Amino acid sequence: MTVAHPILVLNGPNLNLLGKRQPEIYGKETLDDVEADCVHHAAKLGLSVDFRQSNAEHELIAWIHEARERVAGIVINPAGHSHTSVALMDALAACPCPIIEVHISNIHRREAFRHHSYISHVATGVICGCGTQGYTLALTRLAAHLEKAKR
Ligand code: CA2
Repeated sequence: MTVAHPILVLNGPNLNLLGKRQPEIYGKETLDDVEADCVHHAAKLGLSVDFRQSNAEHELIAWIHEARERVAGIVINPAGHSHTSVALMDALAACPCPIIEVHISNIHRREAFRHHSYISHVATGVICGCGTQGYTLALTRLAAHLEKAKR
């Protein structure tokens, strides 16, 4: 199976620091390592990825608007915006494609303010606490979802 449209993999604020700080929470892999894992895994699934990170909420929203009719699915780690951003939730709600929300850490084992995610209200599925492997698990899930939708 080859899907013509790419999967947009979006990363929110501070994830550019992955592998450089707090490895006890987020692991040792850098965001470049995660991108390489996603590109490799997507190719095995017949998918391609458009992998991005921004520290600016408006830029993430603009990328989601631009991707609305262009991508087959979205994987998003909204980072801190998960717990605060109605605007990001509204942008994703306007997307017709499946959306998988990823958190590297198990947000439910952490501080109470991390237990609620606005993004989960509009996500097709949520993966958390699986480390950076969550990204490739999300791609596997999207591939299954897209395959099923074709039938
Ligand atoms: O577990 C996750 O993936 C989070 O989305 C990460 C966010 C956090 O606010 C969420 O509650 C859970 C934080 C992203 C910042 O990532 C860093 C990575 C390394 C060093 C410092 C920050």
